[in-house]
Formats: sequence, structure tokens, C-alpha cells
Amino acid sequence: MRPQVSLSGAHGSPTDRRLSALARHLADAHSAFSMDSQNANQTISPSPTAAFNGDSVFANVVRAPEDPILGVTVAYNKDTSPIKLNLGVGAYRTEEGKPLILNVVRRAEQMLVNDQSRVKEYLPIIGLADFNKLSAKLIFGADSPAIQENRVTTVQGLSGTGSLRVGAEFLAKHYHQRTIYIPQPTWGNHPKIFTIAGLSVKTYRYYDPSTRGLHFQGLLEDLGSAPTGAIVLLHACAHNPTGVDPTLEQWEQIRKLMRSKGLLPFFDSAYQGFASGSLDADAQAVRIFVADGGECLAAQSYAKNMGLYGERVGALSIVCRTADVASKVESQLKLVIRPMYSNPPIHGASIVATILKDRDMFHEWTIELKAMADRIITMRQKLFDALSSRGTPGDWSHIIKQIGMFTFTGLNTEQVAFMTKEYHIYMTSDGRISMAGLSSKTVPHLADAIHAAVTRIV
Ligand code: KET
Repeated sequence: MRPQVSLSGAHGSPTDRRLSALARHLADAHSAFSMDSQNANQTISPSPTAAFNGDSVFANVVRAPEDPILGVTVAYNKDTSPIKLNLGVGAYRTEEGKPLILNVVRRAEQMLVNDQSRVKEYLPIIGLADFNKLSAKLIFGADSPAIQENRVTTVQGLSGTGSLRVGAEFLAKHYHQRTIYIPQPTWGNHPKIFTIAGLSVKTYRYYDPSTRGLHFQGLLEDLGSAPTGAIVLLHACAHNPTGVDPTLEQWEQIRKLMRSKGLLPFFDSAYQGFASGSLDADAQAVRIFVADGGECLAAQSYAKNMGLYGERVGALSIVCRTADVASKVESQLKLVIRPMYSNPPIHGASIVATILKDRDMFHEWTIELKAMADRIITMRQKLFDALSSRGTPGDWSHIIKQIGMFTFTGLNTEQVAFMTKEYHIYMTSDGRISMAGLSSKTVPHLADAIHAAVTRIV
């Protein structure tokens, strides 16, 4: 038995600290004899002496830069100008510039609060069963043969990011190919999520700055020369940051190429319903891959389409060849999740399940979702018109051609810095603006800023 020594004085007076160090020394001396060294090591802080001479044991920690997307909000919050405008993070705002809680979400929350039978017990490791089933149906379609044949395993995740991470960890552990191809450019967190999970990240050509459209030839060439079995990250719809998606015919060509080379599709679906306003239309790319009977992964997020950003609710589905494989895969997903965060939170998933399983609520959601998508489309037209009326040099038709939450403006880093400094407009340095953060009132201010930036800084 280890001696019962109190270390509670570690943060008290110098005498307390000395006594506590002595106690620790005695305890450690004891454990060296009575415990195996691995267990003993877990109970000792690595270098207690540094704390006693006044230096922090973390003194050599280097300050990290802010996140390229979330750091924009940090900078925006520090700005005291009344005209400041945050077009950085992809978060929906109303015409009044306020965050939006959907009516159907409020209604679902009220029902949950009023339901006295609800408890706050732990969910199973893979989350809320109803939520998982309904999420799979939402992305693959209610009549998907893969679901009917029990070939899909779905686990609840910590929004899109957490679901991608669980998928990445699973692949790094159990898939024979460790290389993942991500589009160039892509959401800034993708390379970090996959690298940290142990995958090796390569890029494929996606966007052509000269046409401001898809670099389809480059995409086919790069995936065509990828090693057999490589994983390929695909944005299910509303590609971030470019707002450029393949057409259905192009998706079909991508599918054929990938299947012929045994490349494994990993879909990131963070904007289902936001691109076209239709949940089914925005899931088409995923569904054509599932329809051929092949395997794939899909990470879903309810952050944007249900406005549940901070609730962190999403799902990871893995479509397998057989029900037997799917159930084995699920057993291994549990081993990935349990030591990471044990099990997911209950509230957000309950909101989603409440809405998805009720016909009326589901319908109400689709109407509110369409209204958000439509407001964004209106902002595109208004910004395009405002630049046209100012005679701003350049072709700005990509603003109305691109889809989803973002416009990839083509503005360079210097122009972005100028707009932030002179006009208090905040956006990511790659020239991406969140159209969802714009309103009729703020369009003229943005158009003035873009006009000034492109005429003064070439
Ligand atoms: N995938 C993509 C493509 C994506 O744009 C985001 C978020 C996510 C996944 C993850 O979202 P989650 O909140 O974990 O469900 N993008 C916006 C917010 C962010 O960067 O975190 C953005 O690009 O602004």
C-alpha cells in the first residue's frame, strides 16, 4: 500500500510546499519499491523543482498563432469601431446581423424541457440510437438499400470536426492505405485533422483561379495518379472555401475513376441544404457513390443547417459491403471514441432526433433552411449589383455563380488587410467572405471596401 500522504498544501505557503515536496519524496521512495515503475511514474509530476525556483515548467512553450478562421472572430471582437463587420467564420446571421435560432429548434427544445421522463444519463459510446438512424437516412436517403441491408454504421460525433476526426483515427488504425488526398484549396482544419490522426496528407487540384471554376482536368489527373486504395476527401456540396462544386455529370466521372482505382471516398457534409436549399439535392453526390454498392465514409454536421453550432452535433457513417463488416467496424469505432471523449453529449442530438422523426417538424425545418439558403443567394445578387453599379474593375460574376455560404472573392492578402484596416471588415486572408454574415444594410459598405481595395492595391 502507498502511504496516505496529503499533497493538498502544494499551492499554499512555502512551508506547505516544502512539506508537500517531502511527502511526495517519501511517497515516491515507497512506490519505487512497491509498485511497478510505470504506475509509479504516473503519480509523479515530471520536474517539481522548476516550480520551486520560480520558473514555470512551461516557460519554453512557444506562443501559437491564432486559428486562421476562428482567429478572425477574435480580432473582430477586439475592434471597437461601430461599422465593423465579421465575414470570417461561416455562421449564419439574420438581416439584422444577429445569430439565428430556428423556430423549429426552439419548439423541439421546449418539448424536451417539458418532458419530465427525460434524464441526463450517459449516452452509449456511439450516441443516441434514433439520432444515428435518422442522420443516415438524411444523407443517404430514406430508401437507401445500404441502410435497408444494414451495411451502414453510424456513430454520433462532436459536430463535423469530431466526426471527421473519429473517421480519420479509425482509418489510420484499420485501413491499409494511410494517404489521404484533400482538395487544393480546402477548409483549413482538414490537413490538421488528418495529419494529427496519423494519415499522410496529399492534395489534388480542385480550383482554377484563372477561370474561378473547377480544375476538372487537374482533379482527374491527380486522382488518376493517386496510389490504389488512397483515401479521397470530397466536399459533399458547397465546397469550402471556393463555393465551386462539380456538376452531377462530373461527379459521375469522378465516381467511375475512383471506383476503378479502388480509391476510398470520405465525404465531408457540413452544408447539406445550404447549397441549393434542398436537403436531397445537396446529398446527390454522396448518394451516387452509395448507389453503386461500394464503400465510403461520410461526416455530417448540424452546425449550419440546423444552426446548432455550439451544440456540437454531427455523425460519422461508414458504408460497408456487408452487414457483418459494418458491425465489426462499429465495434472498433467504439474503441476509438471511448478513450477520446467516452460518449457524446445528449442535448443537441435529442433536438435533431425530435425534429427528424416528426413529419411536421421536419417540414418546418426544410422551410426555415430554405429561407436561410435563399437569403444568402439574395446577398450574392445584391453584392454583385452593388459592384456593377460602382463600376468596380474586374469580372465579379463568380459571386452569383458560386454556391453555399462563401464567396471566394479572388481578393489577395494585401487587399484583405487593407479592407480590415480601413473599413473594419473581417474575413479570412485567402479572400473568402461568409455571405451568411452579410445583410442588405451592410452590402454597400462591403462594396465600397472591395472597390477601394481593387482600385488602390493591385
Ligand atoms: N467541414 C467543413 C467543410 C467546414 O467548413 C466546417 C466548418 C466543418 C467541417 C466543421 O464544422 P463543425 O462546426 O465542426 O460542424 N467551417 C466553418 C467554421 C470553422 O472553421 O470551424 C468555417 O469554415 O468558417
